[in-house]
Amino acid sequence: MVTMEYFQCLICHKYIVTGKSWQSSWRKIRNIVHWSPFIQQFKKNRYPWVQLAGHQGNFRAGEQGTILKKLCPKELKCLQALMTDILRPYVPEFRGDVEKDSERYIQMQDLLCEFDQPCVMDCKIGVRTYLEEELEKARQNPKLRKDMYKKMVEIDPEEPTEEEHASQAITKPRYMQWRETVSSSASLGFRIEGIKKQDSHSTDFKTTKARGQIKTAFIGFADCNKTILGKYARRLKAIRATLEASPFFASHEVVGSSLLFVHDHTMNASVWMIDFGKTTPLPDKRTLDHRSPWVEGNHEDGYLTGLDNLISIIEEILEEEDSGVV
Ligand code: I3P
Repeated sequence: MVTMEYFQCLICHKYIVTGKSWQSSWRKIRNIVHWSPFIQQFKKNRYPWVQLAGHQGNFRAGEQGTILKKLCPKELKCLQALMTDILRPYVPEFRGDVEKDSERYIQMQDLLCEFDQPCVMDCKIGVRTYLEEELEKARQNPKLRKDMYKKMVEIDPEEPTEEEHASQAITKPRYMQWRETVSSSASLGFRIEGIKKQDSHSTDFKTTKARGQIKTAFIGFADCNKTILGKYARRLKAIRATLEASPFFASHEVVGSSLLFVHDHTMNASVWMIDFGKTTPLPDKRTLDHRSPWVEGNHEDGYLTGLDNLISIIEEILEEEDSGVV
């Protein structure tokens, strides 16, 4: 008599038979569990939620179609202001703040809930990933970070100075500035933070810097699908036109914010602006053009430089695809 052992998958609710097929199913599930902080539910669907960047432990499942993000006062203010700005269609909808287990959270639209097994990419925008005020604080009270030294030598053991090697620690601005130059942030005004496809995910883009490397990553992410890439290009152009007219955008230094790309096999594809924890109102009613080079004191962030480059890279892929190069 053959006995079959099986268990019910927490994610897809299918019964999975143990044995060889169990091993491969488990490998898939283990992968999913690794990058998903929780299982989200929308209508009758249960799906692993995706976090590609940012601090682990910041998110939890919200009610139908929402997620909860640990409340950061700066981000709360931005989302509230964005709900009355022309940028509203391009950011997750703010649905108030809530308290859970003595912790305050921002409740916002779950951008993934309308997609079927979404592919997701997070691109951090801007030539600079730290605020001018962080620089000043670090100057007044320099804190040495051993974790950042460790992350630096993992990528480039030659990078730390003798002094840094001796203390096995570096300051945060030193790390952040170096991180911008080894990736494409400093040169192109954006960098890929992570990509999640149906069965795989990667956050291994720290040294993805050259235009060609980025094009390859985009082609892989969209499976070179012209419909999806075309939708992304159109949405990014709409975001750019709106940013150029937005009072919110003109009056804020937008640092550490990302563009979240999401598509699925039904050809549903869109992009949103996310993460406003470091988006800061400018002092003295000043405004930015978001393209001028940054000099300390001018608060420029290079957001539109990054967006211009993203659009031109996607358009280049589409043109090459038309001419049969890709
Ligand atoms: C992290 C990344 C985050 C930053 C974090 C860095 O580096 O730059 O944006 O958080 O600083 O460690 P990496 O991506 O190389 O791991 P903030 O944007 O909030 O400053 P932290 O370790 O002080 O949180």
